[in-house]
Amino acid sequence: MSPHDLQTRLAADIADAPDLGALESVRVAALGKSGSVTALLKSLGAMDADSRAVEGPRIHALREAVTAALAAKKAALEDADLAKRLATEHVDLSLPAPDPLRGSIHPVSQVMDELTEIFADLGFAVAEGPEVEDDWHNFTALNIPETHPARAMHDTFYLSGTQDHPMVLRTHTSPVQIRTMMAESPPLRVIAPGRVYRSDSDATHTPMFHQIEGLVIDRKIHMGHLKWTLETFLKAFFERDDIVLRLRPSYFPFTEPSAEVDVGWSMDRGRRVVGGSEGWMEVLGAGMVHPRVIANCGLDPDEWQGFAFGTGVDRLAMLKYGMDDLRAFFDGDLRWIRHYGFSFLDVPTLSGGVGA
Ligand code: 2NL
Repeated sequence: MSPHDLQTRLAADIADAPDLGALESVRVAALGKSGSVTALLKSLGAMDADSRAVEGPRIHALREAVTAALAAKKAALEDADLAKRLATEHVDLSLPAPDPLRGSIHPVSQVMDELTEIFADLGFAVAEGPEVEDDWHNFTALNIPETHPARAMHDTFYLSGTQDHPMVLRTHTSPVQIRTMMAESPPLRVIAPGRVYRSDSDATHTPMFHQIEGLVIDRKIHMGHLKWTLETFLKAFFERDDIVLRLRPSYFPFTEPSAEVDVGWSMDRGRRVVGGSEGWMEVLGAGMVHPRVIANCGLDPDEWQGFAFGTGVDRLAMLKYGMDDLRAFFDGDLRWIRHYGFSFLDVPTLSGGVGA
C-alpha cells in the first residue's frame, strides 16, 4: 500500500477508535515492531538511492502524521472520559467524614507522666541527664567497683571514649542523681525517669528499657521515710488502699543498708493483681544512700543522709495495665495499644492526687 493510502486508512482507524484501548491497538498495528508504518520504514533500506530520495520524505511524513493523529485522538478520548466522570460523579458533602487515624499515648509515657504527677504531689522535682554517660558518673561515683560484673563488656554498651574517660550508654538513671547532688545543694527531692541500656535481649529483656529512680537528701532522713514514701506512691499508682510492703535485706553497692521491696498481690478474675496479700512480688530496690556516694558528690555524710530507690517503668506499666509481653512495647502496633484501651486523651491530672 502506498504511504498515501495507508495514511488515509490509518486516519479512519484512529478517528473510529471508540476508547483508549482500541486506540492503543491502532498504534501498535501502525508503529509497533511489526506495524504497517514500521514495515514501510524498513523497506527504505532495500531501495536504491533515487527511490529512497523520493520515498524517504513521504514515509517519514506519514509517520509524523500518524503519531500526531494518535496524540490528538488520545487527548480527545481523555477529555471525553473526564467530562463523563464530571457529569456522572459527584461529592456528597452531607456524608460523614471518614475518621482520621489517631495515635495514642504510649503506656510507658503514660506511666512516666503518672509517676511524675504522683511524686510532684510529694514534693519531688524531675531531674534529667545524658543517656551517653561517662564511666565515672555511671559507675565510679556510685561505689561500683572496677571488678563489678555490671562493668563487663557483655552487660554494658561501651562507646569509644578515651582511655582515661570511657563512655557508656547509661545502665541506670542513677548518674542523673549524681549530677543533681554535684550541681545543687541539699535538701534534695528528685526523681529521674528515663531510658537506660543494657546488653541483654530475650523474651523478658530489651536492650533499651525505662527506669525511674528517686532520691531524697536531707538531715536525719531514715528508712521510715523511705517506707512511707514508697507505700504512699504505690497506693496512688495502683489506685488501691490495700497495698502492703515487705522490705527484704539486700545488697547494692550504692546503698547501705539496702532492701528489695516486695508488694502483696491477690487474684482478681484469674489475674494476679497488685494489692491484698495472697503472695509477694518484687517491685523496687531501695536503701539509704551509701556515705561514700554522698562524699563522692562533695557532701559531708555526717551532715547529710538520704534514701534512694529504683524500679522499671515498663514493668510497672505491665503490672498496672495487665500487659504480658514486654516486646509489644517496642513494636508500635496500634491494634495492641487499642486492645488495652489507650486513648490519646488520657493524661494524668493532679485532681486524683495522693493528698499528702
Ligand atoms: C533496682 C534498684 C536502686 C538506687 C537504685 C541510687 C542512686 C543514687 C544513690 C544511691 Cl545516686 N542509690 N539508686 C538505690 C537502690 C536501688 O535500684 O532494682 N532498680 C531497677
